[in-house]
Amino acid sequence: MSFRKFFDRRWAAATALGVATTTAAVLAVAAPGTSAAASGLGGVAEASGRYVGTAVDPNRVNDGSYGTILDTEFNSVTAENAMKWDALQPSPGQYNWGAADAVMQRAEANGQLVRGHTLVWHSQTPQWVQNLSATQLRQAMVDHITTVMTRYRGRIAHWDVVNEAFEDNGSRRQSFWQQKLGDSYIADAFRAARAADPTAKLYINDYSTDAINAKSTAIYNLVRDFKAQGVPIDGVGFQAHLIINQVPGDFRQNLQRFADLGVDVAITELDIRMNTPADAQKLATQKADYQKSFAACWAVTRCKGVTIWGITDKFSWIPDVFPGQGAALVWDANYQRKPAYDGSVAGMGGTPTTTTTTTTTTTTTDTPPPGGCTAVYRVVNQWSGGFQVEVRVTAARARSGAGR
Ligand code: 9MR
Repeated sequence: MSFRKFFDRRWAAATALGVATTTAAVLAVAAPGTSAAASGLGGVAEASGRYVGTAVDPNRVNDGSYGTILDTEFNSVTAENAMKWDALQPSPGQYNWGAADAVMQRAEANGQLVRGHTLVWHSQTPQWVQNLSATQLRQAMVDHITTVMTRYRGRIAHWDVVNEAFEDNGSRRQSFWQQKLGDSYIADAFRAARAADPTAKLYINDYSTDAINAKSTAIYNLVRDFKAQGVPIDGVGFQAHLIINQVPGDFRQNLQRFADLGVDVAITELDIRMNTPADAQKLATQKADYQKSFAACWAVTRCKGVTIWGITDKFSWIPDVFPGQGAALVWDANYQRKPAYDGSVAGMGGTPTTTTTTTTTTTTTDTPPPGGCTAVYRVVNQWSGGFQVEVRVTAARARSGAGR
C-alpha cells in the first residue's frame, strides 16, 4: 500500500469524526529510489512495479503489531488458509465465506493486490471430495473453481489454480486428483479457471522448484506443453521455503527459463528457516539469503513480486512441521524487525532503513481561526534503527459564526 493511501484513510477517518484538521505532517520511512508516497517493503517494490506480499491469518490481526505491519508494509496479501477448499467448502455446496471475505476486504481497503491460494490441492481438501467417484470429482473441481473465482471475479489478481502436483523426481504426485482423474485434471482446472474469471492471472505453484532440478523441469515441460496446446496458464509460483545457507545459486536462472516460455513468475511463499534459537550469525546469514532471494526475482523482468509466508516468527507453520527449526520470517516473535528486513530491501535495490520526512499540507479556504492549534503524535510502527509516527495537527475551532 502506498503511504499516500495510508495517510488518506486516516485523513478520511479524522474528517468523519468532525476533527477540524488543517495540517498534518507525517514522518515516514522510505527507501531512496522510491517515491516519498510509498512506505515499507511494498513501497520499495512499487518503485519497480512489483509487490511484496505476506500470508495473512485474519484471526491474528489484533495481535500486537500484526495489523499495523500488515497494513503498512505490504502491497499484496495471500490468505494463508482462508481460501483453501476445507475453509471455503467444508461440505458439498456449503460455502463459508467469512474469513476469506475478511482478508479480501482488508486488502481492498489498503489497496493491496490479492493472490488467491489455492483451488486444487491434495492437502486441506475435505474427505467428502476425496471420496467422490472420478466423474463426480471432476465436476466438483469445476464447480468449486467456478463458484470461488466468480465470487471474487475481477478482485483477485493471481490465482494458484493447482498447487503441489509434482513429486521431487518430476513425476506426477499420486494424489487422489491424479489417481482418479489422470494427467488431464491440471489442464481442466486451468480451463475452468479461465472461464470463471478471465481477468485473473492463472498460476501453477510448487515447492522445491527454486533450483533447476527434476521437479522444476517437469513443471517447465508442462508449461511449455500448455503453451503449445493453448491451455490457459499465465504464471508459475515458486514457494521458496528455504533453509539458511541453501538459497540455490541458480534461482535467477531458473526463474528466467520459465519467463522465457512466456509466463510470469513469482516467489509465492518465501521463508528461510534455521535451527533455533536464532543468534546474530544465523540472522546475518538469513539477511544475506533474503537479499539473494529478492535479487533473484528483481533480476527477472517477468518476476512480479515476492510473498513472504507470514509476518512474525510468533506464528509460522515451520516449528510444527520441522521441530527445532523456525525463526524464518522478517519480524521476530516480538514484532521487531530482523536483519532480514534490510536484506530484503537491499535485494530490491533499495537502501535499508533510511528515514526521510514527508510533509503533506491541506490548505483550507477559510481564514484560519484564532486560538492556535494542538498537535498529537502516535508511534504506529517501530523497529531497531527506525520508526514511523503519525502526527495530527488540529486547529482550534473558530468562534461564533465562523465554524461549521
Ligand atoms: O502456512 C500454512 C499452515 O498454516 C497450514 O497449517 C498448512 C496446512 O497444510 O499450510 C501452510 O501453508 C502451506 C501452503 O498452503 C502451501 N505450501 C506449503 C505451505 C507451508 O506448509
